[in-house]
Amino acid sequence: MMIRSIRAPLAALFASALASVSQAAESGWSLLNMRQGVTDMSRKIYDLHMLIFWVCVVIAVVVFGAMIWSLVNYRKSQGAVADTTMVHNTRVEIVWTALPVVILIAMAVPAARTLVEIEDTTKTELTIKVTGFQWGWNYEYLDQGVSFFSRLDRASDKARELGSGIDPNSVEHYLLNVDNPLVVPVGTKVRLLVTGADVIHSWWVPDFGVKKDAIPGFVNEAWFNIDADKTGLYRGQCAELCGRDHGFMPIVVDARSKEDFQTWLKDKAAQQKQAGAPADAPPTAATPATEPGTASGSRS
Ligand SMILES: [Cu+2]
Repeated sequence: MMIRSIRAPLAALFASALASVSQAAESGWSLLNMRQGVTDMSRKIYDLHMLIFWVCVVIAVVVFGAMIWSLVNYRKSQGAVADTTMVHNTRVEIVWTALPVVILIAMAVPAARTLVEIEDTTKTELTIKVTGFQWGWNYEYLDQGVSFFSRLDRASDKARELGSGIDPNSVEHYLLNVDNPLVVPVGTKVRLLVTGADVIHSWWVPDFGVKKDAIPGFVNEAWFNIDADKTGLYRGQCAELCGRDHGFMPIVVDARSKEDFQTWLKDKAAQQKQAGAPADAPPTAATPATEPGTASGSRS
C-alpha cells in the first residue's frame, strides 16, 4: 500500500527532473553526453564510452530490477519467509564471482586497445611543445623556431574583474577565448610535448579527445589528427586545478588547411626572426617586413 502511494509522486519527480535537464540542454540529450569530436581518436573514445555506458545500463537494469522485484513481491507483510538455502550457496557464489570477472575482461579488451592507440605517438608530422604556466599557455613549434604565449582574451579579462560593470553575457566566448590561438593544420598527425613551468596544469581540448597533464619536470606526449574537412576553432580549458586563475586560462585551437597553415607558419617565423634580430639589421628578402599582429592568427 505504502509503496503504491509513493510511486506516483516519485515518478512525477523523476519526470520533472528529466524535463528540466533536457530543457537545460538546448539541442537535446547529446549535449549532456561526451562529444564525438573531430578526430578519429575522439570518435573511438566516444564509441568506447558508449559501449561501456550501455553495458553499465544493462547491468543496472538487471540488478536493480531483480532487487526491486524481490523487495516488492517478497516483503514480510505478504507473508514471505526467508529462503535460508541461499546463504553460503557455493553455486551462487561461483556465478556471482565469475560473471563480473568475465564482464570486466570483456570491457578491458576494447579499452586497452583504445589506450594503446592513444599512446602511439609514432609517425607524427609536426611537434609542438605546450607549456602550462600560471596562468596561460606557451606554444613552441620545435622545428620551425616559432613560439608564442596564449592568454585569456582582453574582453573576457576586463569583464571578469570585480565591479567591472560589464555583463559577461555580452562578451562573446566569455572565458573561452584567447589572444593567440594555437594554429595547427588539419589532416596532420600533430604531436604535443606537454609540460608545466610552475605547477601542474592540464591541456584539454574535448573535440580532439586530448587531455594531458602538464607537469613541471616531466614531458608528457599526446597527439591528434583533425579530420581534413574540419577546419575551424576548437576550444578547451585547463583541466587541473592550478591556482587562483585556473578558470581563466582557456585553450583555443585554430585548425587550418595545410596550405593556410604553412603560410601562417612562414609568416610567423619570419616575423619572430625579425623581432629577435638586431635593431639595425635591415629586413632582407628572407625576412620580409610584416606588420606585427597581422599574422598572429587572431582570425576568429
Ligand atoms: Cu590550470
